[in-house]
Amino acid sequence: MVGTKADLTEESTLDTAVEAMNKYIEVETCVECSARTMKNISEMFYYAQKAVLHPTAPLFDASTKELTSVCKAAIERIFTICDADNDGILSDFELNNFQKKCFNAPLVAESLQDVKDVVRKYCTNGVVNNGLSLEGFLTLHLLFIQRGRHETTWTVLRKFGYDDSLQLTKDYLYPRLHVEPGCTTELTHLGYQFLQTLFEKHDKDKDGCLSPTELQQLFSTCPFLPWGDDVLSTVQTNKQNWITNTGYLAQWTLTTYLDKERALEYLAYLGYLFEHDTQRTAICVTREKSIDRVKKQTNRNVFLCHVIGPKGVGKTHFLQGLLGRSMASLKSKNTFPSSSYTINPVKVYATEKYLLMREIDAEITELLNPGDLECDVACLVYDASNPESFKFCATTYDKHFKGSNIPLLMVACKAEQTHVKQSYGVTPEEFCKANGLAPPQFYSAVDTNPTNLYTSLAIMAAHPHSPLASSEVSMGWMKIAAGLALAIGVIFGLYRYNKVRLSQP
Ligand SMILES: Nc1nc2c(ncn2[C@@H]2O[C@H](COP(=O)(O)OP(=O)(O)OP(=O)(O)O)[C@@H](O)[C@H]2O)c(=O)[nH]1
Ligand SMILES: [Mg+2]
Repeated sequence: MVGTKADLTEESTLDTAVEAMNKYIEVETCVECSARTMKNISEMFYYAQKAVLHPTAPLFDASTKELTSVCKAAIERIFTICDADNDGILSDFELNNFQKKCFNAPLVAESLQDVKDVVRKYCTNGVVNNGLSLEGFLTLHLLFIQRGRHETTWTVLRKFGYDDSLQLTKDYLYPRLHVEPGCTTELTHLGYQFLQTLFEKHDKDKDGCLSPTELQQLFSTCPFLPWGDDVLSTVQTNKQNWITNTGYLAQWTLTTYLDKERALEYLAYLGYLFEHDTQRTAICVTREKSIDRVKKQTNRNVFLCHVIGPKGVGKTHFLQGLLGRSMASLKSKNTFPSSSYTINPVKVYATEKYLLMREIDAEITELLNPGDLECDVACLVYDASNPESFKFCATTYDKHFKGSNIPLLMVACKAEQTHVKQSYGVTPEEFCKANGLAPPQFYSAVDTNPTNLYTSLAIMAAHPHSPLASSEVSMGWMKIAAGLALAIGVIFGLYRYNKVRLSQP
C-alpha cells in the first residue's frame, strides 16, 4: 500500500496503514513516498518486487505473529527429509548438507554456532544435543521472517518444490515420463537405493520390518498413505503382519510397474529431489517387449503373470503361495483385506527377478477383457477335485491363447484332494500334450513346502523361447519336460502330487 504526495504533509499516516495491513493479509508492506522529492521511491520498487518474489502472507500470520499452519507443515516436511538419521535433531553434518543443497555453499563452523546461539536465545528447546530440534528449526524461520529475510525461507521452500501458496508444484510432483506401448516401468538402482535408505532410516528397532508406527512415520512427509491395508496381502510380511524389507521393496516395484505417476509423485514427497535433479533417474522405461522377443534377450526385472480361472478354484491361495503362505497361515490372517496382486522376488538362474501375479476371476471365457490377456506368462487354473473346472481352462486356451506368443501353464489347485476325472472330452494331460504345452502342474495350498512352480513361471516369462515356455514347440511332451529339467534344473516330476498323478494309469 503506497501513500503518495508525502511532500505535502508533515504527519505520517503509517499508523492507519498498519491497521489496514493487519486487517488485510494481502497488504504486504506500507510505504509513503513522494514523486516530487523522490522520497522512498526506490524503496517502493524494492518492496513491490519483494512482495511478488517473497510474499509474507503465505508464511506469516500477522494477527498471531506466528508462522502459518501451511508454512509450519512445509518446514516440518523439510526438517524430516533433512534429518537423515531420523533422531529428531539436525546435527551439524545434516545442517551443512541442507545449507549446501539450498544455498550451494556450506556453513562455516562459526556461522553454525551463531545460528544455534540465536535459536537458543529465542527457543528454550530449540537446540538439543548440539543440534537443531524441529522447534528450533521453526524458530529459525520465524526469525528470518520477522527480520525481513523472507527470501531465505522462500529459497528453502522453493528448493523443496513449494509454489507461492505453499503447495508442491505440478512440475515437482509429476515430471513427464513417456512410456511407449509394450514397454514397462521399473525402479533403477538409484531408485532402489533411495527407497532402501529410507527404509533403514525408519526401521528404528532394526528388525528388518516396518511396524504400523514406523510405516506411518516413513510416509509422514506425504499427504496420504500411498498403500491401503491390502498391501499386507500383496507382499511379504512377518509373523506380526508387518511389512518386511523384501515386501517393502516389492510393493514399490509393483507401484512403479502399475502406476508410475504415483511412484514419481511419492518419490517427490519423500525427498528424492533433495538428492537428485529429477525422479526420472529413479525409474526406467524398459525396451519394447517385441524387440526383446526378436533378440531373445531381456533386461527387464519385473514379469507379470496372470492367473486366470473360474470362481473358487483356488487362485487366491495360489497367489499367496508366492509369499510362502499356506492355507493354515491364511486362515490365521483372515482379517487381511484381499488383494488381486502378489509380488515377490524369484531366482531366475543366478539373478533375482520380480514375479508379479494378478488374479483374474472369469466365470465364462467370453467375459475376459483384452487387458486380461496382456501379460508375460499366463496360468489357467482349475480345481483338481472339481470335475467341471478344467472345461473353462480348455475353452479359454482355445479362444484366447492358442497361437499367441504368451507362455502358458495349466495349474491344478487343491492337489492334495482326491483327483477326480475332468468331465471335459480329453484329460488335462492329453489336452496339454496335444497343444504342445507343458503338462499340468499341481499345487496344494495345504502344503507349506516351497514349490518350484513360481520359479518356472518367472523363467517362462523371462525366457519365452525356452522349451518350457513355448506353446508352439513341436517337441513332444516328454522332451519338453526333459528340456526343462536339463536347461533350468526345475524338474516337473519333483512335485509330490504331480508324481502321484503321473504314475496313475
Ligand atoms: N483343500 C484345499 N482347499 C483349497 C486349496 N486352495 C484353496 N482352497 C479352498 O478353496 C476355496 C477357494 O479358494 P480361493 O483361493 O479363494 O479361490 P479363488 O479362485 O481365488 O476364488 P474367487 O476369488 O472367489 O474366484 C477356499 O475355501 C479355500 O480354502 C487347496 O489347495 N486345498
Ligand atoms: Mg480369489
